[in-house]
Amino acid sequence: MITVLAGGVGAARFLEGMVQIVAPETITAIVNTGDDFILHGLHIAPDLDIVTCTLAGVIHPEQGWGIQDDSFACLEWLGRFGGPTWFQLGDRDLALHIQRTAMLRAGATLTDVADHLRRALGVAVQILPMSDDPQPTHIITAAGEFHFEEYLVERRAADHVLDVRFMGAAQPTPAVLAAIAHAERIVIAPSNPVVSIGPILALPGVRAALRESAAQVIGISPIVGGKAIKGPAVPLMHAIGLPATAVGVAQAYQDVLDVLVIDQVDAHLQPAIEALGIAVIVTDTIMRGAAEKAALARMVLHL
Ligand code: FO1
Repeated sequence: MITVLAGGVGAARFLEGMVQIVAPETITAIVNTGDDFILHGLHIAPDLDIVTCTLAGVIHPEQGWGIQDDSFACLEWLGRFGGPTWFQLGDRDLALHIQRTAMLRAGATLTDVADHLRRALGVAVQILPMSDDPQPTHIITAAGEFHFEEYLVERRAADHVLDVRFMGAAQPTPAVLAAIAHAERIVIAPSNPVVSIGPILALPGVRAALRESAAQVIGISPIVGGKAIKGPAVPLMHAIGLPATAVGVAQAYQDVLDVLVIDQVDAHLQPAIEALGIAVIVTDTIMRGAAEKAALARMVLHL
């Protein structure tokens, strides 16, 4: 089994590469649920849906989130009734959240729901929420404390970030700990180290499980040349005192990582990362198309 710690868009695109190299049934994705929140009375699970719908081939290809060719008739009418429309949820997208909320209300766990939805969409990769309990990510800013999605989408990541806080007292699911313990290879996907991978590592016992696993742990830096490919990794890394570089990524994962894959533009950072006791592979990590995604996955899996 190959176990991948995953957030949203970057991780989903990397997984698209992985399924070209190994049988999808042999891959287990442990997915961040810190972005989850309640909207319209529904349990919204952005990263679970991004990973599931990307692997199902129905994701909006440019955005990396939302369903391709979706319509927004329901959101339009929700707006007429005074409902919130800042989070763009299409009609097909809403079906995911309606079904998830109904199953949870009927007593299913988030793990049951994620498994049901990925199978319904024909996805062979096993998709595990990091926890069945909520651990919402809050962003502390100069203007106040907001849920991550309020900070990122409603407020357009305009606030100055002072700190990041994982709320609640969630536990990793037994399936998550088993996927780490039984993995032959563990990959930390190129997701935001603070708000996508961070919440997974913050769950009690996860870092210890990664250290104790017999599998080599390989990370891929989502920061290239001091910039994030997508999303607010730079201000969030600064807020928790990490340099927004591949070295900062190495520091974020330091006690669990064996190897960090960095981009050629960051080759000069290799000694600083090796000084942290982490081996370095320098390659082209920008996933422009299917071929690059497969090449990166092949390189990571054959290390
Ligand atoms: N991101 C946005 O920037 N704007 C949106 O309106 C938006 C809607 C949305 C709906 C469903 C979904 O699964 C994700 C959505 N995202 C949207 C992405 C999301 O905010 C983040 O990119 C992820 O949570 C971070 O991985």
